[in-house]
Amino acid sequence: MNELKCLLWDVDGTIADTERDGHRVAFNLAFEEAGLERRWNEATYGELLKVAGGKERIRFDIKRGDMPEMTDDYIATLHARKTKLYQQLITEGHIPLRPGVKRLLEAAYDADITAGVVTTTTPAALDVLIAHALGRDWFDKFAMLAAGDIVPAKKPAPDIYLYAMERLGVVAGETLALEDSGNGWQAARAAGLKCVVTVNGYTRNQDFSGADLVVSGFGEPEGKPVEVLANPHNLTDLYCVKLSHLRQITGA
Ligand code: XBP
Ligand code: MG
Repeated sequence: MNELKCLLWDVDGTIADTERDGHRVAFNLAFEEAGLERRWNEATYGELLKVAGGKERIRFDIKRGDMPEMTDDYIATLHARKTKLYQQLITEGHIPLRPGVKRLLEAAYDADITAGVVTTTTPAALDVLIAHALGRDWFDKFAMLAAGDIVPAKKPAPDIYLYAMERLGVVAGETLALEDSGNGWQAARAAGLKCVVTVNGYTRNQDFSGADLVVSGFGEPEGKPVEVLANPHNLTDLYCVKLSHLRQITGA
């Protein structure tokens, strides 16, 4: 029986619904500023989300012939501008945290459970989300922020999870991953971790077979009940996801 010692948090889609109204909008603004005709509508962006990483996503769209050829340097400049535009959107307060995120983060912090961030997004995009949506105190409360190109192979590769566990000195049995997407779940699984998946509109129909809990969100005690999509550990009282549920999963 393992005790829960560490929670590893994905960011985009898990902590906040940043993709459709944040990253996607920022990509399109950057394309427009650069004089590119391409726009990623909601459905196209949903397809492109199978490619983790913004620069990688642009490269994929070029390769399949939907954007003109560009050098890696040009992609890096375009992506840097996209990050700035994304930061503006977050600073303007357009993207709130998903329900239950702050509650779970705080409950775990109060219980001395280590919290780390494992995200594919660029560090500058992560920092602004922490500062504006979560609160600056979380720069200290997170024991580690692992983001973007810190590992060469992005999710679904397990690398960022393996990196995080090594940095934090924790092992898979005492660590739980919190993810929203197939890529994230596969990365966590490949690192040997148990995983709770909190789906969103883009990821709801993805394959999460084998995940330890799949819910429509973490929810709040005073909000609407969460929808439970898979509950292999037969957890009870799942009106909203509580720290006690996460402990039961690790102990199972
Ligand atoms: C997030 C991503 C990121 C963002 C865009 O995946 O794939 O690429 O969409 O961020 P995850 P950047 O939630 O699994 O970490 O443009 O900064 O790469
Ligand atoms: Mg995600």
